[in-house]
Amino acid sequence: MRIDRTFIMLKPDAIQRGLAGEILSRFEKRGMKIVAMKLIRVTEELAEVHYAEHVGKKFYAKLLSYITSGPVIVAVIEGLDAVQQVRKMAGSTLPTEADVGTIRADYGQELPMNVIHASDSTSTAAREIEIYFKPEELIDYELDLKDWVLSFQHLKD
Ligand code: FUP
Repeated sequence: MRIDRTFIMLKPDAIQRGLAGEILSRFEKRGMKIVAMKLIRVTEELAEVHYAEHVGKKFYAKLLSYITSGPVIVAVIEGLDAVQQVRKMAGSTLPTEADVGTIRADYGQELPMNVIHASDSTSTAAREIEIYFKPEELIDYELDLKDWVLSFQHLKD
């Protein structure tokens, strides 16, 4: 089993455009589990921590102003290879280069407004989950539909 957890953020444009439900629904429909979720406002201080690797780049100021421009939804998604799968579902950074059918291609056009953030590796996911959530905000529960999505236990080899 390669069940792992990843971090996503539905960025301010997703919330303002009423896309949050549709996007979350894509993960739900794949049978992925929402382990934590909240609506928050990203402060400049928080944005600086999240996007520390981009400090000094020429798009950084615009990125900061975008990400702090309105509320966002942050969530932790669990599933089979969730980091890689959710990243694929999000699509390439630049919406016009993302594959059609991915979230960024289907809903976005121009940077920095690319609708969603998804962690790019397991270690980044761990780091980002820790930035946005306290351990007790991650909820442990069984998803009753799992046996119709994951065949680990109830199907015989
Ligand atoms: P990603 O991992 O796909 O979110 O992409 P990056 O970490 O490279 O970039 C983080 C965010 O910076 C992007 F989501 C949008 C913004 N960005 C720009 O606005 N311009 C760029 O040229 C690159 C990134």
